[in-house]
Amino acid sequence: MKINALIEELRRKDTRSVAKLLSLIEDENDNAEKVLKKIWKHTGKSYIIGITGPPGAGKSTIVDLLAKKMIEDEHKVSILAVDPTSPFSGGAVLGDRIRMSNSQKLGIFIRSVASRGHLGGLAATTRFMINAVEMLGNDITIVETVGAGQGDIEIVQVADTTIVIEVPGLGDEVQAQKAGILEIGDILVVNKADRPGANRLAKELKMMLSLGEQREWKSPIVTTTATNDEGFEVLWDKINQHKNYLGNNRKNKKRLEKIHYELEKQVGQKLFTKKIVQIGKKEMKKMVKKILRRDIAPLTAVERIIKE
Ligand SMILES: Nc1nc2c(ncn2[C@@H]2O[C@H](COP(=O)(O)OP(=O)(O)OP(=O)(O)O)[C@@H](O)[C@H]2O)c(=O)[nH]1
Ligand SMILES: [Mg+2]
Repeated sequence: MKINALIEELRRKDTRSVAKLLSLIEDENDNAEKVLKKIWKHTGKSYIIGITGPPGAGKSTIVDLLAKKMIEDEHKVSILAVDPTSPFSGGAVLGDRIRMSNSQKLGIFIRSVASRGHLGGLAATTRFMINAVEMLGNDITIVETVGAGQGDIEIVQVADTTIVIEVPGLGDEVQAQKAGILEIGDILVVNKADRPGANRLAKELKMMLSLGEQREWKSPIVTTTATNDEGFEVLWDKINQHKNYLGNNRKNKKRLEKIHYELEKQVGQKLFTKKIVQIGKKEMKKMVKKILRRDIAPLTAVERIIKE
């Protein structure tokens, strides 16, 4: 049987089988769920580093340099670039390939994938993609996601250490976003420090952090120029500090909360789908019309649908 063969290959750490499973997840193929159920007990062993930030901030360039540092320190690394917006990963693959030339030379597993979140939300789907990659047995998984809205913040929640990249010169419109994004960053990076405004941005972020909720772990702000390989000693050092700070206890607590959240979302999504199928689109439409005509209140309609 094909599924068993795939699982067998995955257990032999075959990179092609990992790529295949990632495609199955992307394509929403039913076999993806079957395989994921069977491999779950062999996953969860890598340390997950999430990297997010606005489009073009230098995320891939940074991931590439970080991966090189990690390899130098005798880690084994896999890289996933998750695009939550595009149904096709083709375009992203090209850009990521060019930016991650060091990693390619080092033979690191890199895949760009599209995640539409059909397996119980974006976070859960990304988590499953990480699980696929974890079958390679590497001790670090880096996940790059473009951070432009709420859904992307959700993706980052799968990470043990989350790094948020900011760049100078994006204007005030990103200001509002920053508050939310700062909340999730264990480490903040001001990249493109060769450009004007980097110091001012770093100061601004520092001030915003001091105004926010005070936590035990104080998110450090690191300044980098990825195109000149500047600031990466410090960044790698901060990642290790955060990893040490978490230790096993805090890391497991964080993971427990995420699994709880994902489970609720997945159950919700499955029940929703089940109900919609059970009731049928036609009935749903009828109900909507009744609500519009004030024949039935929306709250009553919900109760009736759930009971049906
Ligand atoms: N001047 C300058 N340019 C940089 C720096 N870091 C990255 N870049 C450039 O910024 C552009 C985008 O870099 P990427 O690494 O592809 O950025 P990204 O955030 O991964 O982009 P998306 O995945 O498309 O959102 C490239 O042309 C990089 O060479 C930097 O520190 N300074
Ligand atoms: Mg990129």
